[in-house]
Amino acid sequence: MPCIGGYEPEASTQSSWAVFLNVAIIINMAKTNTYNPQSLEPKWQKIWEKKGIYFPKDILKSKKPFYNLWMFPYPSGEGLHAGHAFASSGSDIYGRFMRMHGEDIFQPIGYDSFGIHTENYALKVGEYPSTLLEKTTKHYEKQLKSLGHGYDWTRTVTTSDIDYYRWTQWLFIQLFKAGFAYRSKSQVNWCPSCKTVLADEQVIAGKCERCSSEVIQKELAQWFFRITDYAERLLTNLKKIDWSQRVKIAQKNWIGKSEGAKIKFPVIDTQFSVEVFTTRPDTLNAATFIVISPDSPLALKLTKDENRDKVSKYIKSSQVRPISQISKEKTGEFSGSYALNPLTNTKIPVWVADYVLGTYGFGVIMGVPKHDERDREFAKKFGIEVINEKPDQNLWQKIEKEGWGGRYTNFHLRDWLISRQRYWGPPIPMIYCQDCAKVGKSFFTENIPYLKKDQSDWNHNGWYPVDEKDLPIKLPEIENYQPTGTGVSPLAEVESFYKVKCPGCGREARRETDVSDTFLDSSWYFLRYPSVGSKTAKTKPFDPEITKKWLPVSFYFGGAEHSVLHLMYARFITMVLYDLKQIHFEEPFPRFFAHGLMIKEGAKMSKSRGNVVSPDAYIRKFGADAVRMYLVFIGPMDTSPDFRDSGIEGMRRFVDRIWRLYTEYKDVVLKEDSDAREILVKMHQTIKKVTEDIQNFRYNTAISAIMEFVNLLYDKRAANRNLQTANNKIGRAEWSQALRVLVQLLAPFAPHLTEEIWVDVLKEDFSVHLSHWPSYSDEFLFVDKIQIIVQVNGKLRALYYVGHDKMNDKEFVVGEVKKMDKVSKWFDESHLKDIIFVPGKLVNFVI
Ligand code: ANZ
Ligand code: ZN
Repeated sequence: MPCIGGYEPEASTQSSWAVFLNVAIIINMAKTNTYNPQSLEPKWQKIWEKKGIYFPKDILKSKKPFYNLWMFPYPSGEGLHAGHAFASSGSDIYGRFMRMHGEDIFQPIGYDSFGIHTENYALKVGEYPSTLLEKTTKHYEKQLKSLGHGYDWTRTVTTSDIDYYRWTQWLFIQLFKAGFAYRSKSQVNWCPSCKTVLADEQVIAGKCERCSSEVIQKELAQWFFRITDYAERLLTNLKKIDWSQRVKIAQKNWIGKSEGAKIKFPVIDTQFSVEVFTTRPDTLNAATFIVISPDSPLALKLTKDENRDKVSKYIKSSQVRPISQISKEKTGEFSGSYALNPLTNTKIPVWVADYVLGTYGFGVIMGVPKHDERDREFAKKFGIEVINEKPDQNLWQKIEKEGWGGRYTNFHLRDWLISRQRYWGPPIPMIYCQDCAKVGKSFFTENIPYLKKDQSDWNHNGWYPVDEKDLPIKLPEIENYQPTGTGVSPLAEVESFYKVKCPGCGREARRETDVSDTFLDSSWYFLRYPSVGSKTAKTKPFDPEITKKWLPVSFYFGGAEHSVLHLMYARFITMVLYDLKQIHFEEPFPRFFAHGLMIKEGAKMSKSRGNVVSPDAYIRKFGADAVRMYLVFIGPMDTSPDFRDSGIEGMRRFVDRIWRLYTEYKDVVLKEDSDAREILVKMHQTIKKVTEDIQNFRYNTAISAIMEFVNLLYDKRAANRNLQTANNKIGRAEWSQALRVLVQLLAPFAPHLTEEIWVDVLKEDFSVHLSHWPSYSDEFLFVDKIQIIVQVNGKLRALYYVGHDKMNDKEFVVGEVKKMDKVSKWFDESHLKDIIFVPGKLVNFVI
C-alpha cells in the first residue's frame, strides 16, 4: 500500500504535539475543530455556480482560450464509478491549475448516450432508452457536481438529443458527398449475443469488446467509411502531436503500415493469375504453395470442379469458426489448381485456408515454409514441399524488371464499418430507390464527389443522401426495439419510417434502416460543445467563429483503452472536415494524456466481479476533497491505481490537519531567522515541485510534497507558537506567505477546503481558483546553501546564503551582498577601501 501515512507527524514532534493538543482541547472545549465537508462543499458549489466562475463569460471574447476536455462518459444505470471519479478529477485538477495560470478555461461535459450500452441496459430493466436516460443523466450530473468539478453546465452535449444527432446525420451526409461513404457486401464481424456487426476495432482477441462473446464472420451489406484513404496521414501526423507514447504506439500498430511487394502468380491452364502481398520477396525462390483466404471470392473461382464440394464446405465452416480458434490449429483444403512460381518455374499447389485473412493485403499469400513459421506448420500438416533456398536480396529488382510485380505498401487498418443493425442510434440518412438502381441512376449521376472522385469500386446505383433540409431524421419511438438478430435493424419493420419518396425520381423508395455506430457520435462531440447555445446552434453543427477561437482542443484527457477506437475515428473525421474546408485544423487533440484504469484491491473493477466502487458514499462520508485527493494520490495518473477504503480515511485526516493549521495556527510568529528561512526555502521548493508534477500529471508526488511542507509548518508552529505575544515580530510575514501559498498549491486538488480557507479564514478576495498560481524563486531552491557572514569593518551586519556553485564566485557574491538593505545602509561605494572575501565563509567591507 502506498504511503498514505506520509504526512503523519514524526515521532519526535508527536509528543509535543500531543501536549499541545491537550492544551488546545482545554481551550476549545466547546468546538471540535474538524473540517465539515457536508455543509461546506455544497455551499461553495452553489456559490461557484451562481457566480459562474468556471466558464468563459463571453465565449467569443476570451483572451486566452484553453479548452480542457475529458472524454465524456456513457451514462450507465449504475452511475459514475470510482474510475470515472479518478479520471475526471485528473482532468479537473489540470483545468484548475491552468486557470490559475491566467488561462480562460472551458471545461465542458456531456453524455455519450446513444449506443448498445444504453440500449442493452434499457432492455434489461424494461424501460424505454430515452426515459431511462433522463434518470441516468440526472444522476451523473449530481455525482459530477458533488465532486466539485469546474464544468460549464451551460454547454452540455447529449448525443441522443435530436439537436445533436441531426448534425451527426449531417456529418454522415458530408462523408457521403465527399465520396468517403460506401456500401459493400463483405465478411464482417458478427457478435451473436449483441446481434450486431462490429468494427475490427471492437473485436479484441476474437471476442466482442462489449460482451466477450466469440465473434464470427458473416456476409452482410454494410456502410463503410474510407478511413484507409487517410492511413498514411494518420500515421505521419502522429509525429506532430503530443500524446502519451503508448497510445501513439497503439495507433501506429493498428494502422500497421507494412512495406513489401506484390507478386503475380499465373494460374496454370487458366487465363487468371493471383496476386500476393509479401514483405519478403527475397524468399520467392523458396515459395512452394499459394494460399487463398476462404473469404476471398477467388477461393471458389480457382477451385476445380472435383474439389468444389470439399472447398465449399470448408468455406462455410470457416464462416462460423470463431476468430480466436484460427491461430490455434491450421486447417485448409486443396483447390485442385496449380500456380506457377515465376522465378523457379515450378508448379505449386493453390490451397484455401483460413489462416490467411480475407481483409489483409490481397487475401492471398505465397507460402514459404522454409522462412515463415505459419507456412511451415501448414506445409508440415498437409505434406507440402519445403525448399531450403537462402533469401536473396536481388530478387526485389528482378521481380520489377521481369514484370512479375513491384513495391507495394499495405496497411492493417481497414475501412470503418459504420452501420449497426440496432435501434438506439442516429438513423443513417440515406435513401435507396429500386427504380433508380435499375436504370443505373444515383446521387453521383449528377454530382461529383468532393474529395474521392472515383466511386467505381462499389455499386451506388439507387443511393441518395437525405436532403439536408429534411434533417433530422427522427428516430421513431417504437415498442419493439430489441435487436432482431436477422441482420436488419428493428426499424426495418416500421413502414412509416422507411417508406419515403426517392430524391432522384420521386417514386416510392426505402429509407436506410440501419443506425450509425456510436463512435460516429463521439467522433465530433468536441466540435459541438463550445457552440452549444450560440446564435448558430440551430443552423450549424459548429459555429465558425467560435470554432476558430476554441479549437483544436487544448488538452485532452482520457483512457488509454480508446487508443484505436474513438481517438482514431475522431482524428479521421477531423481530417475529412479539414479537407472539406469546414475547420482550420487537421488534428483535433494536439495534446492528449492517457490515464490508467483504476482497480479495486488488485482486480479490475467490473460489474461481473461485483467490485465496482461508487464514489457517492465516500463523498458523503469523507467529503469530495478527500476523495479527489485520495484518488490521485494512490499512484501516478498513467498507472492503474488500486482503490482501498483505508486510504481515504487517511486522506480525510490530512484534510483535517490542513484545516487545523489554518484555524488554530494562522498567526504564528517565528522566533528564529533561520526558521523563517527554512520555511521560505521549503515553500519555494514545494512550489517548484508541485508545479512541475502537475504539468507531468504526477499528482501523487505533488500531494506528497505538499504533505511534507505541511509537516514542516507543524514543526515550526510547535517551536514558535508561544511567541505570539512577544515583541519579536521576525517571520510573521514568512508564516502568512507560506500559509497563503500552501492553500493555493492545494486548490486544484481540494477546491472546497481551499476556498473556505482562502475566503473565510485568510479573508482573501473570492476566489482562490481565480488567484494567480504562486511562482518560485531560484535562490531558495538549494537546501544545501552555504551561510556567508557579512561584515562591515569587521562587524556582523547580515547573513547571506549562497549555492555551492556560486560560493567561490567573488564578483557574484559581493554583488548580491551589496544589494542587501542590511549591508548597503552602512556605507556608500565611494568610501569603500577594500573587500575581504573568504570563499564560502565571509565578506568584509572595509571602509
Ligand atoms: C512470404 C513470406 C515469407 C512472408 C516470410 C513472411 C515471412 P505484415 O508484416 O504483418 O504486413 N500475409 C500477407 N497477406 C496475408 C493475409 N491476407 N493473411 C495472412 N497473412 C498474410 O505481414 C506480411 C506477411 O504476412 C506477408 O509476407 C505474407 O507472408 C503474410 F519468410 O510472404 B509473407
Ligand atoms: Zn428513384
